[in-house]
Formats: sequence, C-alpha cells, structure tokens
Amino acid sequence: MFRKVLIANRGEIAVRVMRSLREMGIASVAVYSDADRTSLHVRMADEAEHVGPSPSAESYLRIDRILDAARKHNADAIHPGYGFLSENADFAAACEDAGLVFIGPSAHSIRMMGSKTAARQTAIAAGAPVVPGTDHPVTFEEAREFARTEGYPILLKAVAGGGGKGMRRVDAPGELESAYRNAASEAERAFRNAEIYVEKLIERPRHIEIQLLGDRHGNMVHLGERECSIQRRHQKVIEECPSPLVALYPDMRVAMGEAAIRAARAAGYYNAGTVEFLVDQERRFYFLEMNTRLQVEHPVTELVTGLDLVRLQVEIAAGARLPFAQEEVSWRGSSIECRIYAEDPYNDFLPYPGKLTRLDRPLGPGIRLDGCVYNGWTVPMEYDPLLAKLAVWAATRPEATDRMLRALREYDVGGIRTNIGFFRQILEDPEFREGRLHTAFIEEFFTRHKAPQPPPDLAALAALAAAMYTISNAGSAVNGSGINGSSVNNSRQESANAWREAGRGEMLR
Ligand code: MV4
Repeated sequence: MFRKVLIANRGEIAVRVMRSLREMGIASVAVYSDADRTSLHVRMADEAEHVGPSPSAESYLRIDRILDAARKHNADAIHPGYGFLSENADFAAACEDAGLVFIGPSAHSIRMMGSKTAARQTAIAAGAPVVPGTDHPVTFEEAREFARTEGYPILLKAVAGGGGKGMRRVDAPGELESAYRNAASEAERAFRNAEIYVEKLIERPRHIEIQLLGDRHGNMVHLGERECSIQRRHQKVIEECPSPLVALYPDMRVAMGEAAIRAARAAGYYNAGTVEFLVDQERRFYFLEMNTRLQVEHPVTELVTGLDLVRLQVEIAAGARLPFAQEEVSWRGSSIECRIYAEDPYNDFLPYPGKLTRLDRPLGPGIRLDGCVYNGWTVPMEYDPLLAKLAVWAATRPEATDRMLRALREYDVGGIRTNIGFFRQILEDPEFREGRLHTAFIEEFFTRHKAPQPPPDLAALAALAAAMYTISNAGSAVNGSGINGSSVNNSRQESANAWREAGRGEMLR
C-alpha cells in the first residue's frame, strides 16, 4: 500500500480524500495556491506545498509544479479529485512517466471518453443504447441531411464537449446554419476543437447516472444509480440515490448497470467512473457520456451502499482486487445531497464570496457534511464557491426529504449569501416530493413560484427587534407578523418560532 499520497486539488474534495487516507494510515500532501494559504485542506494535510499564484492555470492546473511537489515530498501516488486535472489524459500519463501512481483510470480510457464521438462508438460497439445521432463529426450539410431524415428538433454538440458548452438546440431548418456556426465557434473557444456532431433532441429528460468501480484485473461492478436531474445551467444542484424513478421500476437499475459495465469494459476501464444516461418520458434510457473521475455527488452512493469510494479507489490503484462481487452490493434506504454554495439564488445565482462571520452546522442522526469552511475564513473569489455538500440518509425518500429540511433549518451561515433557503423551498415543492424530476425542473420551479422572495435575514431582524424592544421598553415587539408575509410556504407559527430561535442565537453571541 502507498505510504504517502498527494492530492492535486483543493476545497471539500481535497478534505474528503484526506479523511479516507488518514483512516487508511496513509500520509497526505496538500498543494495550494496563494488564495488557499489559510484553507482547510492545507490545515488538515500532513504536509503541504505551495504551487503558485491564485489563478488555477498557474497553480492547480500546472502539471509540472504538481509533479515537482510530489517528488519533493516523496509521494507514491496522486489523487486528482474532480475538476482541475482529474480528466486530463496528459496528466495521468505524466504521473506514470514520473513513477507516480495516478489514482484513476488509464490515460487511454480518459482520452477515449474525452471524445464524445469515440465514447458513442464505444457504447454502440458494446451494445449500449445511444440517442439516435452521428458517431463522427459532421459538416453543416451532413447535419442538415441528418435532420431531414430523423426530423427536428435536433441537438448540435461539441465532439470535445461536456458541461453543455458548444451545444445548440435546433427546432427548424431555418435555424440550423447560424446554430451550427455558433456551436462550432463556441466549441473552438472552449476546447480548441470546433468539431460538431448531432443527435435527436430528447425533451425534458431525466439525468440518471451509474456509478462503476473496476479493478486492474478485469473485475467490474456497478454501485447503482444517482438521480441528478435537478440542475441549473449544467451545474447539478441536488442529487439522490436511489433515483425516485428507478425505485418505482427496479429493473431499470439492472439494465442500466449492465449497459454501463459493457460500455466501460469496451474502453478497458478501471478505477471509479460514472456513465451518464438520459431517460425519456417513456422511460427509455440512452448512453450520454462517461465521466472518468470521482464525482462531486459520490456521497449519496456511499450512504446507500455503505462503501467508501475513495478508499476503494486507492486500494484499486495500489493493485488490489475488488473486495466484493456484484451480488454482494446492496442498497439500503435513501440519500439526498444539496450543494451548498456561496451564491444568491434570488439574484441570478451570482457568486457571493466573502468572510464567514457565523457558522452553525447541522448535526445529528443521518447527517453527513463534506465541507471546507470554518468560521472566520474568507471564501476566495478565484474558485467555484462550493462551501459544502450536505447529504442525509434515511430509511425512505419522504423521511430523507424531511431530514434534509431539518438539517437546512439547523444550518446557519452568516456574512455571505448562500442557497440554503432556496433548497428549503425546493424540498417543500410538491413536484419534488412526488419525485417528478427532469432537467428543466428549476426553470419551471421559478415560473411556478412567481419571483420567489428571499427568506428574511432572521438574525439581523432579531437583532433589530431586540434593539427596538430595548429602546421602547415595550414587550410586544416579537410576534412574527408582517415579516413572513412575503415568504413562500411558511406558516405564521413557524415564522414566530424562527424569530425566537434567531433571537436566542443572537443573545448567545
Ligand atoms: C442531450 C439532451 C437532450 N437530448 N442530448 C447536457 C450536457 C451534456 N452533457 C449533454 N446534455 C444534454 N444532452 C440529447 N440528445 C439534454 C441535455 C441536457 C442535460 C443533460 C444532463 C443533465 C442536465 C441537462 C440539462 C440540459 C440539457
């Protein structure tokens, strides 16, 4: 087993990886940029190395500096986390060339799945269902020909794509030429590759993905699905396991699991990976793409399967065999994860970094919090403002939903804006509670709740009320009325309670 592992990442995922390493008795090396000198991942690591200025292009994306740090600290292996260099085939190859184990799949698998057309060809060869489309780049004329035979609407996609960049919906022949030009130039700018391919558009699909785990001896299992349909501009917001749809039709897990394993095997895949599927209104599923990394939302799979995916990744990278067979994987209960961001959901989700002046975290039964913040820390503006992932486990989905609402009520972050209140509104939404999820959920949520109002800053209001009370010396200031008249789904009783709670919090300061 490795003695020391360098984590080529920052934030909550660096902290998450270090926690498993520590349990395994493996020393950890952090890398950090200027902006991260005081960050939690640096404080938690056994050793740390500065790798450059704040922009990630000059620090977390510098292969040479990361490898220098690994050599200097005598690391045996590198865990890339997600984002940054995690799906960079050149980085995986450079690690191996430097005699360091890359904790992930081979450079070959990463490269193959990085090309969306090569990934489609692999899936087709493996017999996995794919959306009708082309498995090679197309010219504008070929795209027009495809649409003529298959019909509109179609979706133009970047061959080097992912995350929705270089993607254009086309509903009619007249829109095709400009859509093609825009998609190609956006793809060129984002990926330095202007190649476009085309698929039939699936309307209001669900996004359901299968977690895979394979060792370097040819064994591979699936760990079930995650439902990731609740997203905004290709950024996932809420994830769950099991998918409420698959829970109703359990055969889907078997079929999608088998299709995912077949596609990954055809790519010679090992370590942790995820196959994404689109599911249409008739519950047909289609291979979309494969992510060759540990994913942000892996905790919901861990909570329901009882496995530690990071530990398994490290063991597999060190050459171990998978310690269980497919028949031994079981799924128990229900898990939901909310991505807690420093952002303002009521102002177009604008990032809202800054200094944390108050931090009360949810605790108690069934709660897991993967975070990277502490009170007094300033959330840097250079990176994704993810503060923490709040995940809950309970026996059933309705109980997990109620537990998440309880946890969100306990969560109190001061000094910056967060999306915590927004999550409370989504989890109370009947469509969510009935599991009627699809990729346009948040857009439709905003139309259903015409211009939702931000919940009031209760702590500030309580302080104001306390001041007024003191000045006037009259005992009837705190009654809750008026304040929550604008807030959605809140009873008067609950608002009075929230007032009292916030007031008590202020008195304890
Ligand atoms: C699609 C699609 C509908 N039809 N392909 C979005 C990002 C990229 N990974 C693929 N994406 C989609 N591909 C066809 N043929 C709808 C999406 C899509 C989507 C997919 C997964 C999660 C969220 C999404 C949000 C909007 C569109």
